[in-house]
Parts: sequence; structure tokens; C-alpha cells
Amino acid sequence: MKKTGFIAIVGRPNVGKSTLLNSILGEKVAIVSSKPQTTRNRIIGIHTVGDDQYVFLDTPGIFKPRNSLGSYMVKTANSSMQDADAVILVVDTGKPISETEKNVITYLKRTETPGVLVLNKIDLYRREQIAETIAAYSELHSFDAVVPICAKNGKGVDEVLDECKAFLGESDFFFPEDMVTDQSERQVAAEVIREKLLRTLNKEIPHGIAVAIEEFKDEGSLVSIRAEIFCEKASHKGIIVGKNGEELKRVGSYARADLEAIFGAKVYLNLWVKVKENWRDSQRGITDFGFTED
Ligand SMILES: Nc1nc2c(ncn2[C@@H]2O[C@H](COP(=O)(O)OP(=O)(O)OP(=O)(O)O)[C@@H](O)[C@H]2O)c(=O)[nH]1
Ligand SMILES: [Mg+2]
Repeated sequence: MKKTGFIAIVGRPNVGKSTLLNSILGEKVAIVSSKPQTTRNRIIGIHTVGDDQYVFLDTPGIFKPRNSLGSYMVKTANSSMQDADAVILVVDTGKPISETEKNVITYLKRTETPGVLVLNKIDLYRREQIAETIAAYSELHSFDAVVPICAKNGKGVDEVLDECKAFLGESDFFFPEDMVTDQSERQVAAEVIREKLLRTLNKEIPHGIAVAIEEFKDEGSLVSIRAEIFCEKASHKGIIVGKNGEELKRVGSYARADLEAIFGAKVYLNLWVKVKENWRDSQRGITDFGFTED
């Protein structure tokens, strides 16, 4: 008898939602960085074992939006939660409970949606801190399970999956058994390039970056990709390119290494940097980069 279920992974930015998804799947489908607001879209990660298919929805962190892109991201997270049969609320074990967690809990109560509370980053905190956080949350809601984990090294991740088993219902699979994500190769390429930029750039620059794949040619043993990197200010462009183009070269070689491993082929990357002022502030600007509701 086949079983399946949609499980949304939600929480504040930077708590480790994408790290958890990658850890469950045993491969990297969602980019990860130490900067908040890394994930901008819903990403599907599919885990099929025997007759069970878990469909995880990784979502952008929920925060107070300050521009059109932010509003889109928060809307995406909330609608993913509404599409799901169950919710994993990921929190940073050492951070106080915020509006985001309270709002998710309100949603779970109102809709009687099952929920697992995942306390992440336990490698950074003492045992007493973990106990205090569990106590604080238990006053607000009775979760179906509470699991302390370290998504980064995989500790506790199997337990999260075990708890999710209860949320699967009898149904045919929605996705082929060998499918792991819904992202196209073009999307994967754009995201990997953006990840390297997030990791190498500082301050507000990485948040204003969008990557568009202009050309993607798969010639078997060689994949040629031409990508345009958009930033919000001319001064940012100079920083991204660097002296004699060295910064951009560095980003390109990190991205190429990852993409060669993912695609199992040699990758030729051609990167261009362009300026599109304040694109995140307008509906038009974000639509141009594919951030639209359907
Ligand atoms: N110490 C520690 N760091 C972790 C752990 N899990 C994730 N991180 C780090 O936390 C940062 C954020 O991780 P992400 O997985 O990108 O977080 P996210 O919740 O998806 O963030 P957004 O996409 O911005 O909402 C990265 O630097 C991760 O390496 C953990 O268990 N321990
Ligand atoms: Mg993420």
C-alpha cells in the first residue's frame, strides 16, 4: 500500500531549514548560506523509501517584509504551509520565541494541522538551554513531536523523518520514485551561482542579487552556461567583479566545481554582471526574475 504526504518546512530566516532538507535527502537540492533570506522560492525535495513518499516543501524564512521580493517570499512560505498535510517548524534552539513562531503555532491550532517542532543547532547550546526552549514551547502548543537536532552534522535528522511517517496517507505517489527535486537544471545552476555570491559578498549586496541563465547548452560531457548576475547598484557591480575580475573569477570557479559534481559533466561558465536598480522594490522588478505566484 503506497503512502504519501506533503510536509512544509517553515521558520524564521537562517534557522537551518534548507540544511535540514538537504540532510534528509542526503544530497544538496537547496542552497545554504550564513546570510538570512537565502531561500527565495518554495523548493520541493522528494524522499521515497519503499512504499512511502515524503514530499518536503522548503520555504523562505518568515520575517517582516520590507520590499516586493520580501512580501513574495513570505507569501510563498505561508501558502506552502497551507498546501501541506503537516508542518515542521524549525527554530534556532538558543533564540527567543518570535512573532514568526507564534503565527505558525496559531495557524497549526486553527487548522488542526499536525506539527513537529525541530530545535536546530544544538551543537551551539548547552543541555539546559535545550530543556528551557522545550519548556517555553510546550506552554504555547502541544506539538506531535519535539526533536532537538544538529542539521549540519545530521544528528537527530532520522528521528525527524520517523516522526513524519505518521503524516503520510494512503495514496499513489505524486512524483516518480527516483525524482529528488522539482527544480530544473537551469534553476539549479542559477541557485548555485547565487549561493557562491551570498557566501563571498557582504552587507546588503548579496540580498540585491538575482541570477538569470541566458543560455544552457547540454552537450553530454560538457555543459555550457551563460549567466547574468544582476545587482542593484553600479557600485555593487565593481565589488562583485573585483580588481582585474578576480572576485568574479573566484565565484565562477566555486560554482563550476559544484555544478560539475551535480551534473556529472565538465561545465563551462560564462558570467556577466549587470545593474538593475532597486528591482526588489517593484512587482514588475520581481516578476522579471520569475518571482510570480504561478
Ligand atoms: N552550528 C550550526 N549551524 C547550522 C546548523 N544547521 C544549519 N546551520 C547553519 O545556519 C546557516 C543557515 O542555514 P540555512 O539552511 O541556509 O537556513 P535557512 O533556514 O534555510 O535560511 P533561509 O533560507 O534564509 O530562510 C548556515 O550557515 C548553516 O550552515 C546546525 O545544526 N548547527
Ligand atoms: Mg533556506
